[in-house]
This record gives sequence, C-alpha cells and structure tokens, in this order.
Amino acid sequence: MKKITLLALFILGISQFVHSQDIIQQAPEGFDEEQVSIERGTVDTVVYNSETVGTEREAIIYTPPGFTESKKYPVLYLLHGIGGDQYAWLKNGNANVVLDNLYADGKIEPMIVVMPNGRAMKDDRATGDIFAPDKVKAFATFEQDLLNNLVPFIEEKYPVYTDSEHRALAGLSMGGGQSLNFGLGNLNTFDWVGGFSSAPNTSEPEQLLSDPQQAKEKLKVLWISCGDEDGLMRISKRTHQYLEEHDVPHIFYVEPGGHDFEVWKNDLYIFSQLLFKPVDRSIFNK
Ligand code: FER
Repeated sequence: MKKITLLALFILGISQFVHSQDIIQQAPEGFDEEQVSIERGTVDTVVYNSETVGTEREAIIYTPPGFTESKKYPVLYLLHGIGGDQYAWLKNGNANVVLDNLYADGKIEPMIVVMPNGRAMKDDRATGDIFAPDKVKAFATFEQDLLNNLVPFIEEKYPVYTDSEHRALAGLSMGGGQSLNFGLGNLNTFDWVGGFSSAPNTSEPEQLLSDPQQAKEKLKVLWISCGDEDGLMRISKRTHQYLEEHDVPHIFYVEPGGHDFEVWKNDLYIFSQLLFKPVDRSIFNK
C-alpha cells in the first residue's frame, strides 16, 4: 500500500514537472479566437474614487467563468502602453478571449483581472500628443493611485485575497515599465511581476532593484519578455543582465515579433498560466 502511494506521488510529481515545463512556449494557433460553446468570463466596468488624481476613475474587471462571491480569488493587475487606456487589453489584445480559452482548457487558476487606466491624470484619454511630458509623468503618478486607491477599492468590493502572494502586476511597454518599477519597488505588495516589452520609463537596474536579496526571497515569478524585433529590446536586456549578475531568479523570454499585440497576447497567454500556482524555478531560463 505504501509503495503504491509512493509510486502515485512520484508519477504525480513527474507529470506536474512535465506540465509546468510545457507552459513556457508560444501560444498555439487560435488561442486568441473566440470559441463557440465554451463558458465565458464577465467583463465589467467599475468606477473608483482616486484621491491621488482627485477624480473618479474607470477600470475594467474580468471575472472568470463560474465566478462566485462565495469564493476568494487572487488578482492580476494588467497595464496598457503609452497609446492605450483601460480598454486596450480588451480591444487590441482580446484579453477576455485569451483568458476564456485558457479556462476552457483548464490551464489557469481562477483569478480576477483588473485593467486600469495607467495614465493617472484628470484627462486620462490617449489623445493628442501621447508622449507629452505631463502624460508620461502621469504613468509614474499611477503608482500612488494603484497602491492607495485602486487596490484598496478592489479588495473592498470583490471577494479577493489581500496578501502579496495573491497579487500579480504585469503590463506592456509603458505598463511593463510601471509593473517593474512598482512591483520591484513594493515587494511586500506583489509576489508576481511581469514586464512585457518594457519601455524607457523602466528604472535603471540599480534603482529598480536596490536590494536583490529581498527580491530573491520574496518574488514568486519575475517575468521579462520582449519581441526579438522590438526597438526597445535594450531595456529588457539590461534588466535581465542585472538580474542575472545578482542571481535573482527570473524568466527572460525572447520571442519572435516587434512592439505589438501579437507579442503581448502571447505574453499574457504564457504569463497567466504561471500565476498563483506552485513555482518550479527549474523551468526558468531554459
Ligand atoms: C519611449 C519610447 C516608447 C518612451 C515610451 C515608449 C517614455 C512607450 C511605448 C509604449 O508604451 O508602447 O522613448 O518614453
């Protein structure tokens, strides 16, 4: 009986290993296309009061298929780029479809995904000169809005866990820079951090990670990815090199493509499968 139990545990262990190794590879064809007759998550808009900005602000919330108030969920905060807003991941990234399909295949843990507007200023629309200094600065101001206004709002309104183990922060380009800056700057708030094609708003490595030891101990997954034809590759590369020099476990994923949603959809597909599960660091940087 004991032998059988041990054998079963061994097989289970092996199969989990094989399974987690399978995660870090390009999404299969159709992963971002709507399928008929699968269960779908729900997309809602919420409005929260931002003391940081002095206005009411909108965020999009995706709750997973089978969502119920009687359970507790972890939360992924998912950020857009310089030309985007709270709708970008839905409109250009089919995020809800990508997630629906992953749930249909049993590949991700039930989680709530929050898609805020990361341009923390009164007029937060992506209009006019999107590179204007006040607009770029608003992406930095968002740190206070996120930590002091949005996260507390979500944790009051939704049935969610409220510890760092159950909070993830990821984003694309400007949102990637935000995720790395805010995530690594607040290691007690987020245990799962992802920068997709991170932009020049990403802090220099020494500022980004002044205490590599703490990051090493605290982070569950640190993900850095970039398309091999992206002009911003140097930002991801310098971050990766610094992390490597300081022995901070992370995933550095270089994929085919440029600075666009084909790459970011793929990143969401892979990164979301890693979240809120036991971490097997042996699959990092293979
Ligand atoms: C820059 C180049 C690109 C920059 C930001 C970006 C603030 C952002 C790109 C994006 O979010 O897609 O020099 O400076």
